[in-house]
Parts: sequence; C-alpha cells; structure tokens
Amino acid sequence: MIRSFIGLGSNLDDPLQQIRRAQSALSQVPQTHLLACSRLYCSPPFGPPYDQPDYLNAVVALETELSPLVLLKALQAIENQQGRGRTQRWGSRTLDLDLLLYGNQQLQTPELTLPHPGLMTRPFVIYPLADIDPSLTFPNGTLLSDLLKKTVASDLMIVNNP
Ligand code: ROI
Repeated sequence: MIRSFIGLGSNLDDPLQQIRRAQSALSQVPQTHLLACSRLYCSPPFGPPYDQPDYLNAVVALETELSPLVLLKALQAIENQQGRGRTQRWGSRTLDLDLLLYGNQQLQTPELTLPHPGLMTRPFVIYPLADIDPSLTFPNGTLLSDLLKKTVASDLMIVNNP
C-alpha cells in the first residue's frame, strides 16, 4: 500500500458540492482507502487568468494498491463524471483532481509528473497538506513545515462548514 495525496479544486457549479461529491467518489476507488481529508480553503485564483471565481480547495490522503497511472485514470474518470468543462488552460473548472504525491516516487512522463509540479508553490495545496500530516517530507527532502513558514497565506480562508 502506498500513501498518496490528492489535491481537489473547484470554482464552478457549487464548488462545495463538487468537493463533497469528489471526496465521496475518492472513497470508492477500487483497491484504495481514504485515510484523511483536510479542511476546506477558499482563495482567489492563484496565477492568471484572474477574472474567474474564487476556488474551493482541499487535499485528501489515500492509501492505494493502484499504480500511479491507474490512480491518475481513476481521478480523470471522477473529473469527467462531474462534468469537468474547461474552455481555457488554467481557467475555471467544476472539478480538478491533482495527483500531488505518490509515496516518495519521482516520475516525469508525458502523462504524469510526480511530485505534482505546483506542489511546492501553491498555498492552497501546502496548507491543506499540513492539516493532514504536518511532519510530511517531500521526495526531494524538503520539509513541509519549512515550506509552510515561507508560504504566505493572506488570501487563503478556512471554510467553516457543518
Ligand atoms: N487557484 C486557486 N486558488 N485554486 C486552484 O485550485 C487553482 N487551480 C489552478 C489555477 C488556475 C492555477 N489557480 C488556482 O489550476
């Protein structure tokens, strides 16, 4: 079993509902167990284009027997079930599921890069990761706790939801 972290993001069509549905779908992926969910975070778009709605983000930890590519396909199937429509690269989307980490695996293929290339720079990934495992170390040896100290989170709001 490998521990893997998935980033969830939505800024269209009732993002809270999208994230909840995705968490439920992730709990049903074969040969996989849902270990933990972070809190939910709301933030303005990080990077251009800036003229799009705020995002809701979360991270979940899974334990899986699936290979990284099979897991990626499962994530894409969930995105498609939730009607992901994307008209513009980096633009609004109903659901974005990013394979952030797969154990300590480092991989660079046309289909998949591990760890996810945005992992170290995106506050909306770093903060939820720390909710789940503040003592996490990345495959390159970076400590999540060090990254957290350097990451400004002024635009990131924790969403209190029942
Ligand atoms: N910005 C935020 N805040 N959250 C996201 O999930 C997100 N995803 C993206 C881009 C457009 C880079 N910006 C984001 O893909």
